[in-house]
Amino acid sequence: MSGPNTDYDPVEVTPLKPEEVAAARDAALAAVAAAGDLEQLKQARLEHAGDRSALALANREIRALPPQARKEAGQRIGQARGAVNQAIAERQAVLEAEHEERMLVEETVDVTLPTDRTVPGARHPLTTGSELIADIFVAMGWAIAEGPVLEAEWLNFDALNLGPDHPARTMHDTFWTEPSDNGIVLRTHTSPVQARTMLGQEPPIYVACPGRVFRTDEYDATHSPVFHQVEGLAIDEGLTMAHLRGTLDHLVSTLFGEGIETRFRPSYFPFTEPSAEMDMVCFVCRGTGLAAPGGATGAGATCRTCRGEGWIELGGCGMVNPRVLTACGVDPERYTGFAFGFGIDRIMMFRHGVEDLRGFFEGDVRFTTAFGSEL
Ligand code: FA5
Repeated sequence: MSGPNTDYDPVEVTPLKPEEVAAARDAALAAVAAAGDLEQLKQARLEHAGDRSALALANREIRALPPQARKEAGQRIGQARGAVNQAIAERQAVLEAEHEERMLVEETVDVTLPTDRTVPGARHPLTTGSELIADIFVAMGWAIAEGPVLEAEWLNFDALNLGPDHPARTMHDTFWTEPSDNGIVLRTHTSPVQARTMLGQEPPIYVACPGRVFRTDEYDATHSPVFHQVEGLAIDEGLTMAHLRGTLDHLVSTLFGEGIETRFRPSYFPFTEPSAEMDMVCFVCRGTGLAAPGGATGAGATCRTCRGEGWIELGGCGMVNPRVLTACGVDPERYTGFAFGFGIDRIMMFRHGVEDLRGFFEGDVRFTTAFGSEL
């Protein structure tokens, strides 16, 4: 029977030699120290502290040693492995801190940098245009009135001296509603708000009424079946055509600039007597009807804004017909009044050099953004 292998010399087992263990430890420490990031440290850990590393293999060899040699070898290898594991843990902490620091810098959001985010949108130019016009009247002390777009036929026509057989009733290309005898139309102008106001309050009355109106007109560069008007109505003692003229001159100079000449041409509206069409001198060619010399259209060309007319038509106006005053409960012996109704879309076309009215209705932001982004 053979005794214990007392002749076993641990020095003879290569992985257990002190200098081999020290070399493996130093190589591991050097690799850990050289790891520049967490990925490299992971590789170093696998190579120098993993199951197949030199120190792990040496550790396994210990079991084969005679008991008296195990303690010393175990201590040597255990210290080497402990030193490597501690170095890994320390390097890990340093690299993690560096990584976090770097992320904070790299992922910082500079909220002051310009961005290409989508613009939030803006109010429609016809809305801001209507408000601009309304503001001019508010600044003169006038009130703003509104009426429904589905209007009583009586208020849209009859109250305004447009009886059922009046020829002018057919001039308004009306959208009727079903059933045909219900007496409701889509209002063809803002003038029914005049009647509503007079029926609802005592003079003196000074109201402006911007709003949407409807006519069965062809949709073209200057007409739309849905468009916008602003109505004005003043009822007081002693009002004359001069007050009407002065009011409209103020509106024109505020919208288009000081010194724009205006004129009245005789016209006919059943609800005003006398009636007029109001024109203003073209604010682009100043009445010459010619394009600017050196302009894109060349010398001698006609002005594109007024189409060579020299004048721009703004809308109808006149002194309120006494029959309308009576129908709306106002005493024509005591009060006189003036009224006017202008197309807001047309005013905006002239004011902004828009050649085709349809731009206002087709929702192309390239058209509307030219008016700015007022919210
Ligand atoms: C009227 O509607 C009268 N109610 C105006 C009025 C009020 C006169 C008070 C006297 C006293 P007229 O049909 O001319 O008038 O229309 C007024 C303006 O609306 C026109 O000058 C024009 O600028 C505009 N307009 C008329 N039809 C259209 C349309 N289809 N598209 C765009 N604008 C239009």
